[in-house]
Amino acid sequence: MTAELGRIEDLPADYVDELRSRNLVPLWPSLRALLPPARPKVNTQATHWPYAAIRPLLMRAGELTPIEKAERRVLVLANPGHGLDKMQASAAMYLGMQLLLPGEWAPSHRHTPNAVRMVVEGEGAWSTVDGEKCVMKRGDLILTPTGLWHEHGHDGDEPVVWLDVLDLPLVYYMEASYHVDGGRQQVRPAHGERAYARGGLVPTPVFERSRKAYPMLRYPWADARAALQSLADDQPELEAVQITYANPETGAPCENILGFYALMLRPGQSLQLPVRSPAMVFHLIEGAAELQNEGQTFTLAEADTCCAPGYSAVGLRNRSSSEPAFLFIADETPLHQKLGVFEIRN
Ligand code: GTQ
Repeated sequence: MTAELGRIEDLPADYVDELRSRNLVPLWPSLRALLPPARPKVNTQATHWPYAAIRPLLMRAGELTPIEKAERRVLVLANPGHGLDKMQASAAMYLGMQLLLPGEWAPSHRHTPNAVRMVVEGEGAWSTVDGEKCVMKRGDLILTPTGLWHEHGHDGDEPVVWLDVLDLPLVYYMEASYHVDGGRQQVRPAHGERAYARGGLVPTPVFERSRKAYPMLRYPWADARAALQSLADDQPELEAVQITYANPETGAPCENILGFYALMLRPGQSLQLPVRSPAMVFHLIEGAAELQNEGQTFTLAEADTCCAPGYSAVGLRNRSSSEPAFLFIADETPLHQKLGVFEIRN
């Protein structure tokens, strides 16, 4: 039983005024709000952003605002539980749908937040990250980790759209968010996705050990999909067919703060995820799925994005009985684990 504590109204007004004039505040009227019983107060709401609604609005942004006036032409997927103007999907995650039109160039910059891009549609665009030109194909994951220069260009002839996932809300909250502009990068020959194409075979310089913190910047969808399909084929009993986007040198999550995964739902499969502390984002790469969270059911079509708060149960279902479904997942697990607040409750 949690005892009732004294309220601010219980104190003489002149006493509270004097405290405040000396930049002091009594704890006990706010203690239960700061440390609620058993479960945190969570602002993040289960939210669904159907791509069918985003796409025409994003194309309209392409007509309304030239790239020179946007730098990054992005519609932010904002969680109403945090207030739309906060532009956050969860406590630590930011999501944006970015449009680049043929011939456009989003100039080079680097910033303290970490980012990834999950390519949603279109061919011909590329991101140059730390001098490595990464082609963007649907389903590819491209990293732009903290501090690395990145720019986006487009040599194709159709719009290209990708989903940006950043740890911007956290880094901003830390008062550590800033960017630096740069000139066009010198592209150097580098293909991390080929050098690390086989998980068990690691490039090994004889004279100089590579000191790159982020040796692999592009994770082609064809490889991720093939890995999931092999797992499912080899292990018919495996309940959750999932892979983690990892740093191939260390095996650790590929970025420091957010975790990234791909999950395959077998035809007709339902999967109940354990209740865990981190919030999660789901983006349907391929297939037809359904997500249940906090009494709501969202029907996911291809390229739809959804978020679910931490400390809540998430159920997933493949709506097709004949085809697999493939989801890209982002979450706050590395952050929670590093800070020692990660919990799994069932
Ligand atoms: O592409 O560099 O959605 O800097 C937000 C900030 C994308 C980017 C975003 C960014 C970028």
